[in-house]
Formats: sequence, C-alpha cells, structure tokens
Amino acid sequence: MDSQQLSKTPSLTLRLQIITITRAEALLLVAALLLSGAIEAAPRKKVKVAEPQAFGARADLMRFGAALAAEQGWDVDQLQTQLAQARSLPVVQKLIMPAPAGQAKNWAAYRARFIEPRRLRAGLAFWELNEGTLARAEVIYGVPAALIAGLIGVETFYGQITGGFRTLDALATLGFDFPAGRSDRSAYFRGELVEFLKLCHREGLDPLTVKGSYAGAIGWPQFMPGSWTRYAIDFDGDGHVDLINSPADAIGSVANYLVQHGWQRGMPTHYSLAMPMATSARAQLLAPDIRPSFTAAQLQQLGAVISEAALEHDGLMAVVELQNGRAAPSFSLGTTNFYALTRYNWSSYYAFAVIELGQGLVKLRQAR
Ligand SMILES: [Ca+2]
Repeated sequence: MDSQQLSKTPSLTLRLQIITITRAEALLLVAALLLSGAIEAAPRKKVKVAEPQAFGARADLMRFGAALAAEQGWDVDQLQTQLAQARSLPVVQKLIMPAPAGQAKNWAAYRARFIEPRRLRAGLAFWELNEGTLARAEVIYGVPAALIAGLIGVETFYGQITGGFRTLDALATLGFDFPAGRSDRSAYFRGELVEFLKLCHREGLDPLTVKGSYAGAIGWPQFMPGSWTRYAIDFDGDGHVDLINSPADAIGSVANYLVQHGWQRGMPTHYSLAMPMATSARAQLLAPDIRPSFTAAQLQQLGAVISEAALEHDGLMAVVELQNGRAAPSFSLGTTNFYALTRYNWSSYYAFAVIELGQGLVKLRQAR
C-alpha cells in the first residue's frame, strides 16, 4: 500500500513507459529469441544477489535501538538483541529500485492479473464469509463492500499472499542500508521501523516473526506500520488491532483508511468521457494527472464530452489515462473517491483493478 508512495511522483502518466519498437520488429525479436532458447530460459532466470548479512552489533543500528529504548522506557539490551538479529537483505535493496524502462503500460494485461477466475472465486468466498462485516463497514464508513473486497483481493489475494520477508529485515535494510542509485528514503524507513517496533510492543507481537512485503507492508491489507498506527482499527471488538489474523479488522481498517483520505459516501469513483481532438486541450486536461482539478463546466469548455451523471457531479474531477500498450489509451473521469483509492497505492491501474475486481464480485453474487 502506501509504501508505494515512496516511488511515486505527482505525474504518474508522464512516467508511463512506452515501447517504441514496431510489431514487425517485435515478432522478429521473438523469433530470434525462440531460436536461441532465450524465451524459455528468461522467466526462470533468477537475479543473482549477495547473501543476507546479519546486522549484528552494528553501531548505527545499536545507537538507534538505545535511543528508542530510552524514549519508550523499554529494556535496552532486549531491543538491541532483537535488532542485532535483523538481516540486511540485498534482494530488498534490488526490489526497492525503480522498474527498468522499456515495458509498455498495458491496462488489459494489468487487469488480467487481478480479474481472473481464481481470484474471483476467492473473493466470492471471502465476501460470503465476511458478509456481515463488509455490510457493517459499508453502513458505518460509506465505502461499498465491493470496493473493500476488491482492494483486499488485489493487495493479498484475500490473505493468501501477504509477503515472505521478515518485516524487521525489510525495514532495517531500507532504513540503514538503503541502496544508492535512487532518492534516499532511509529516514522514512527508519521511522517505519520505529512504528513497527512500537506496534509489536503494543500488540504483543514478536518483531522477529512478523512477515510482510519487501517494503515492510503487513497483513491482509498490506498496511505499513505507520498506517497501521494511524488508520487501522479493531473492527471485531476483541480489543486488538490485528491486520495479520483478523479479516474483520482488515475490512474496517481499509474503510477507515479510505475515509481518512477523502472518501465520500455515495459518490461514484469515476464517469465516462470522450476526449477532445485538439492536442492543446488534451494536454491541459491531462496536466493535473489524477488530482481532481476540473468542474464539469471546465471539462466541457475544453471540448470533453462527458456523461449525464458527470454533468451533475458536484465537485472536481480528473482525467485519468490508462495506456493500452501500442493501442490507443482509454480515458475516464476520476472523482475525489477515485483519488482516495490512489492514496492506498498511487496508480490509476491499481485503482481500476480494485474497482473492476469489486464489480466482478458483485456480478457473480447477483448470478448466484
Ligand atoms: Ca480486533
């Protein structure tokens, strides 16, 4: 989730990467690779990385531990002993680097990863099992059950893929051995390590056993520790905020996160739109990226053709672009609620995957 924000810039669409080779060139390349056997081998090829190294009593981590223990009134030796067992993971350093250029953004391909039969089946089972909780979250927070179910499905396949990195290792690596070659976010990760250790203390978790993503996101909804502290809630009433074992806490926490990031009850996430032909008008419409910036009247003045519902929308909208590989891109109008979804993960593709997985689940439920 919001660990992703570290890699995000305000101009998402500007960062989209475009394949510049023609179809004929691509076919030739594929043929050549097939002949060479490289395609067979490519997907299995593992990136070689160095072995993990225990931090041990490294001075910077020990100073960090001493300061935190003093501030929190914890046992210094115990904390330093735990921290010394953190491992610096080269694979985490690799994963935090930006994706290599040259891959075309393709909404259909992205969508197919998430809106597919296995995930839909798992989502249906999740919804049935948690029907009352999802309905309660919708009543209290105004976030549709479909959207919460869609989001948890995209994040972790309904709790099945929550990440295999020890959170202590991930956060210590990024906090104390942040790789060179991209903007330094080590201070952010040291802050998350503090939040993680406080969270473990508060909830009685062993910091050496908690696992999550390479960036430190944890549990069913993949909250970073700081987000857990700020936005997670106890939604099953057992007195603990448990995003690792309680789907109910995850459901309530996702809804609360979205509300805290601007979600408004009853507002659609998006509307349809036909773009104007004029290049300058298009550029103006796309300039603010996914930040809602235009009224319905302004959109019309710039030559966009918008739906009846969008005409009546009370609030600002953004023109959202999804690239379709080498085919023409798709455009839609994102509302404040669409923007709230992208606060979870700063990507229009992500937000639409969440929305469409939710819609797929609704259809399946109606067809039962
Ligand atoms: Ca709970």
